[in-house]
Amino acid sequence: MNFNQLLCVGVCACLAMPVWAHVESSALRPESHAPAGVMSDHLHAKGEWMFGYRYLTSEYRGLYQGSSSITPEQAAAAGYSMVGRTMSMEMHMLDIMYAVSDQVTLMLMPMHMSMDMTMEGTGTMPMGGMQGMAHDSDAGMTMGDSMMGDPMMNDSMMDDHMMGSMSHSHGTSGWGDTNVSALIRLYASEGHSLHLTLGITVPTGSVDEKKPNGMFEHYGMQLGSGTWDLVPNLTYTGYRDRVSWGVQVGGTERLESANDSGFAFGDQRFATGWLGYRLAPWLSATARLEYEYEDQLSGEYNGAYPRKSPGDDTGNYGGEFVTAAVGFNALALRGPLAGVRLGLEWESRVDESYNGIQLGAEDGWSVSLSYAL
Ligand SMILES: [Cu+2]
Repeated sequence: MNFNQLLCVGVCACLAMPVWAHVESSALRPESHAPAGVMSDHLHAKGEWMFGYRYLTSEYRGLYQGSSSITPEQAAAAGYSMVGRTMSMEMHMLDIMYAVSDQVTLMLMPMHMSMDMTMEGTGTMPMGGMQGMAHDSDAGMTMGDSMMGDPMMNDSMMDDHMMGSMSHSHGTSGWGDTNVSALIRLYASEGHSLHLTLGITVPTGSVDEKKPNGMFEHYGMQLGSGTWDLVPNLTYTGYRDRVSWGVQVGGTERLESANDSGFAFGDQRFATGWLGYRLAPWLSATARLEYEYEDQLSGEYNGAYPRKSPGDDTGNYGGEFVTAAVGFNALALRGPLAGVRLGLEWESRVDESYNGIQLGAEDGWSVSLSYAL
């Protein structure tokens, strides 16, 4: 957790802490929202608005090929002259909900993304190492081309070549895609609720992020998907006494085969389940497991991009992952902040099978702050 993230969590907690301490009510339960890392998990009563803020951050560190950890030298042997050393991603989201009826709640979720990556040379001369991944498309450029005096070569590329062992960092930030969803109640009884979420993401995020030398960023550092995507899910939640639980299955279906920059991210599928236990009328602790599957990318950049590091290859995206998470949900029951909810969840990847070579996910935090009226 860096300083910004700590500050964000700290401020949220301090704002709400005094009112949680001495309150009691049976009408509102802290566990009626899912853990902070789960979205579109609940509906509202007719006419109710909810204003929420969500914050997600994740850290990536260490190279993986399939399920095994590999060294930069092994990545060099696979043809890469640069590899990522660390990557951090931050997302700030607004979570606005309005219930048009008891059966249908609408949700709008714009997001702001920022990603930073540190890279290091693998210590190989690009000429030899890159031959294996030479590409026959003229859209991009291989290391061999650039070493032979390609006119597009500039100082910053030269730096990477000549100082292969040195590290540098780069990043992108801006508005990402916008989620628009309808949550439709299928079943509800005392202690049980089932709903279907029909969602799309509007491609408001840029897929045209470039490095200072004019070449495309790694695919994974674009701010949006650039395609209209379907993001449906099915959610069941329940509770009995102090215990609560939930299951959500869903995914992302790309509705277009390529965006304006020539590629499309892979489809995703996920299933997650959680258990909660109410420690106090205002506080519930949660534990969660998530399984995810994501396809590699299709298509390819339709402009110049470096092919030096794993993030520049469409095959080095997606895979199959299991993530474990623990957290808490708190709800202010009385006082000036009554009704304010705070969820905090920490997650860590416990099993992984990456497509190709990728930076491994280490851990991440989700924060959710919301108020309904
Ligand atoms: Cu809500």
